[in-house]
Amino acid sequence: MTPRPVIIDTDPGIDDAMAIAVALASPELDVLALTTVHGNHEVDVTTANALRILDLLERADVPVVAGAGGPIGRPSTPPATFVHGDDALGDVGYPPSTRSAVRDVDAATFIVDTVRARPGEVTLVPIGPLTNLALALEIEPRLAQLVDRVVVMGGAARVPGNITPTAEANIWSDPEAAEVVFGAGWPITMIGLDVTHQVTATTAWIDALTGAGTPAARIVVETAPVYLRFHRDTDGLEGIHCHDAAAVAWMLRPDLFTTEALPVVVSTGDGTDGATVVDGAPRGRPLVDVAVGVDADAVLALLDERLRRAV
Ligand SMILES: [Ca+2]
Repeated sequence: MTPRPVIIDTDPGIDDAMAIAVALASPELDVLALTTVHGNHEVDVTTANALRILDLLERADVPVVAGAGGPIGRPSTPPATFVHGDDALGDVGYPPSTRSAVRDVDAATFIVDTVRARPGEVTLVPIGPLTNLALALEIEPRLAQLVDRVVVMGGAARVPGNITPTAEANIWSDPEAAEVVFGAGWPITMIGLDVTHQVTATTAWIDALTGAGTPAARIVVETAPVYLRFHRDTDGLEGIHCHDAAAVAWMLRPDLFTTEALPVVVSTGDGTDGATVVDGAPRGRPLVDVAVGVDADAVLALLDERLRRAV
């Protein structure tokens, strides 16, 4: 089996850390790089977190490339410190990395260069706002024909949003970029709240990882309390949604998900700003493989098994 080359575009982020750990523990995937973006915090912080996560996982061989500091068509959204902590990584106090991000290239250019060098091979896995992908498409419009696939964590097709009543956080953080990405006509899968809200790691699931003895499990256990407190306080949930890791799980086991090919339009209207409109109307738009169902228990078992592996 040849591992599938992937670039994870990320704004770490507690659930990003889990997704990155799962990807690096999976022999089916060859993680070429982490590209970073604004979102859960400012891009300098998310870049520092990407480096810290790789240090903790003892995977300093994976390059980190810093990307966009704000959305393409509007001011930045404030950091989601109420979800992920002041440092966006659970305020555990992990030391800063001694490593730096790649200095001579930005994320969008790195994505373009990497995909051009391996036409038809690379899958992009954006698990933050879609700014870097929109910028990459601007640099190289043929990117849509050159990727293997794009697997987006974001959006909400038939369920409410999580940052507004209609909008999911990643899309809401850069709706104009999301509109570009969902309209680009590339093979694309949307892993949205329709499925990620079912992939819920309970406190018992997290506690059971305590004795696993791997760095990946340790990061999940150590960073979870801040995220658990957010859910306990806001919706009474005793657990955390594994949003970003669900996108990686789709890469590993697409058979655990149900998708429907539907056009996705991103609203920028009053009251529905950042909403993904998935009503089946053709609108002359390319189709997106929208995840609408998931075997959540099987996905959680897969995540658990990978977090117990050495990366
Ligand atoms: Ca994220």
